[in-house]
Amino acid sequence: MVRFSLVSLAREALRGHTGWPRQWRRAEPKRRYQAIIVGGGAHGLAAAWHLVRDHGLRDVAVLEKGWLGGGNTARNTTIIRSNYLAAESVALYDRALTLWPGLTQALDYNVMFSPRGVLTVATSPDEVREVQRRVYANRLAGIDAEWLSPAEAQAFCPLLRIEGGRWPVLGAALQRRGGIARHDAVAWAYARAASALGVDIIEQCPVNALRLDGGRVTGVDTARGVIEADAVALSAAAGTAGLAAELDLPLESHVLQAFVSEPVKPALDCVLMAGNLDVHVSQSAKGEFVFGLPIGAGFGVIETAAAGILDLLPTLSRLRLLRQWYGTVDVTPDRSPILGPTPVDGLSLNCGWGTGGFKATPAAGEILAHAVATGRSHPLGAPFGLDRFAVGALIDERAASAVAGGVR
Ligand code: FAD
Ligand code: PYC
Repeated sequence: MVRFSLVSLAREALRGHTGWPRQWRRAEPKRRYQAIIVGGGAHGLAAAWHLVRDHGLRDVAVLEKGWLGGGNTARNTTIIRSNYLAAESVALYDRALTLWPGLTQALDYNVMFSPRGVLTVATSPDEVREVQRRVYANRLAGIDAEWLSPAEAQAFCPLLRIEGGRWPVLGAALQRRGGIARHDAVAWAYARAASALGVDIIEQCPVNALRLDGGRVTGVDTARGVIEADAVALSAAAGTAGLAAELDLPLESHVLQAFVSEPVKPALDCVLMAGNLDVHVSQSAKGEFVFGLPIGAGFGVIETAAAGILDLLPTLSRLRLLRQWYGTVDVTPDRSPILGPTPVDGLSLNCGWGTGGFKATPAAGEILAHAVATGRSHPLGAPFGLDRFAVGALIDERAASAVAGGVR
């Protein structure tokens, strides 16, 4: 792997960036691997990197049905925070948040992590109670969370209208360490680093079924033939439930939309979240305003969100929208992920991240790699096992997951 440096950047700038090599190898599938990860999103790629770097596996493949990082990783609005409600969730998401600032160095690739602060406004007495409850829970769990008055919120985010709209801002929670990162750079960074350690990344390789033998996974059937493995991890977001049909996973698929405006000069230097108004906003490094919507399909959702945006940020009224898209998210009953080993020997899961898994990427990779390499749950992953649905130990994050929309 060519390491990036000031010298290599200057050299390429002078020759019109024509000399950069491919950033990861184009691999052909082998007959057998120690471990296969199904799904080349940021989570699967991160897990592959950790498997080699932390657990010393030598023979790992990531099988991706389309192109690398083209699933929800490519479609998300990149909000990063750890201000969930339950102590188990805070521990999980905050592990990720402690890893984000060092990721660019660790992977030698600029993931453009920008800890600009996440401001969650409350616009009704009920929402004040809910948001304050999380501030207190976060502080008890030892992570940064502040409650701001409306005036303090506006001082932090000058574009914010706090009164005169349909929804007056009654206060806001602030997590200063939260922010955004560049989604596809994250996928590319992990892919490049994993490939450099010998991981085979195989795109255009849909997995059609697991191969099972006497309660053990032995490999996968793919569009490019059978590939055997000692261990298989499903990290395929909404593709996971169908592949693990025998586990009857409690997952629903839902459409989640987003849209961006035309690019403009920097105007919003924080992330703004507004649950009642069903909208989340940040401004990307390109200058586009990035709007996250609630779960649900169609223009009605876009129209509702646009009304919310204009209520909170009326100065954006003349911005033109550039493009809109959606992803299919895999949602669990308690809006928390499913992580770790399964009753099938050698099979691990990383799914159910719903509307909020991007922020968890560095921790999800670490935790999934631990399960694949050891066959046991990582301590941070243990509360998120599949068995929690059988014993009723749910971790209810419906409010903190931010975009529950129609499935609240
Ligand atoms: P993915 O990136 O979806 O990767 C799964 C991969 O598996 C895909 O590339 C897919 O092609 C592949 N696959 C599926 N089936 C198969 C198969 N049979 N064989 C081979 N490959 C297969 N999260 C946040 O934290 N913050 C946000 O602001 C945020 N905003 C979002 C906004 C939108 C519009 C959407 C859709 C999601 C948002 N999310 C957000 C959620 C986040 O995108 C996901 O939780 C996260 O990307 C999950 O990562 P992943 O690697 O598990 O999934
Ligand atoms: O998880 O913070 C989040 C989020 C915001 C928009 C979509 N997901």
